[in-house]
Amino acid sequence: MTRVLAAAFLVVLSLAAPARAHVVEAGTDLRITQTFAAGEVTFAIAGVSQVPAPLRVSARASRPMSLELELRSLTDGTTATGSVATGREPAALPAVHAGPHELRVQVGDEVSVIPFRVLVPTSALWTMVMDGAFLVSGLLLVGVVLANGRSRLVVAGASAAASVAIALILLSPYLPPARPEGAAPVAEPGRPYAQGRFSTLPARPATGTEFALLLHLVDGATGRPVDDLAVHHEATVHLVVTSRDGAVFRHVHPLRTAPGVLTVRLRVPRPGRYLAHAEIERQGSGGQLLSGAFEVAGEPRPDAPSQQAAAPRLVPSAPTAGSPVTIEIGADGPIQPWLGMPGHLIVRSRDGGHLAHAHGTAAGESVLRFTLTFPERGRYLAWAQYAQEGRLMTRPFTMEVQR
Ligand SMILES: [Cu+2]
Repeated sequence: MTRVLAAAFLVVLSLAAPARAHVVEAGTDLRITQTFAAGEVTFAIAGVSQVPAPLRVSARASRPMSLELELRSLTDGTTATGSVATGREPAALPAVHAGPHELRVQVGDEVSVIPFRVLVPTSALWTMVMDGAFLVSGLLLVGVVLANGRSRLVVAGASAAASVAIALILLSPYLPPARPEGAAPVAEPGRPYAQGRFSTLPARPATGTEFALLLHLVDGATGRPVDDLAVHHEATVHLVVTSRDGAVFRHVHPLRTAPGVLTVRLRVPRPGRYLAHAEIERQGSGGQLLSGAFEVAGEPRPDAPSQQAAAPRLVPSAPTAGSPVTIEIGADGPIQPWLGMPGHLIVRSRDGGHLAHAHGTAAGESVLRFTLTFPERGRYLAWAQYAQEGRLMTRPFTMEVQR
């Protein structure tokens, strides 16, 4: 009997390690990219293992910037302020509660307010029962050995505790993980898609002059502002603005200036019609693409020199509609991740009716590989984006797709 119990105990030990990997980890960092007029900043809100705790906020950007921060708990309205400079020591803002918070970030005269949740990891009841049964079976096993297997009660107790522990370990992949403290109520699936409307301020922007592009998001069912955007690829909104001919291209990450209102300041060198495509994802809903257009008046202005066009390698060399094509882009130096991915490829049909965003894989230190399928024949405008030496590189090219 002692041997059987010892064997059971060893089984428990060997199974215990992988089972723990199913416990939800709340202590992960939240990374969000925002485009201010002064430049693009990615800040990271570090996860915490308990509250109260200092919430560490760090910032990274290609040019030095300083950010004024204010952390506000939506539970009781307490606030804490601090500041962080890009690439420097993180700011430590005291977080008192788990649950909904707002981080107000100010750069110059621009303010973005980011809703997020402070999550504290907890243990599910079943993991506590499992740990307890594990401990009790271990202790009773010692008792069994000391009593030389003669006490039936101890033997029975050790067997029962070991059985409970083994059963829970075997069932653990199917048992629900613990919900972290402060987690949002589970979003009901199938929330309606957001209705998006673009506008500019002033209504008729001019070339060479800064203007604001606004995206208003409204829930189609309730008419209320949509304020439940999920962070995907390190931003809440990925906004692509292109001139109709594709000569001007911006990929930016607007600031949340009010519930359901996202704003970004832009300056463009050419007059004419511009297309805006925004990628968003509501919590409890799928990803969606919103599109709009606006006009820019004025005379053509000198443009920033466009980066050297890449010569992509296409496989097959003559892509056809409906079949995947692999596109390889060579950089002239080591590629660094941007927005959590080695590289991004944005493809627009000539008329702007189709926009696709593909993520690349690194094929070697300085080669990016993308695979995508074009819906129909025609000429497509493409921009490959990646980071190199801390700078964002944008490489435009065009592709001809056959039928
Ligand atoms: Cu983006």
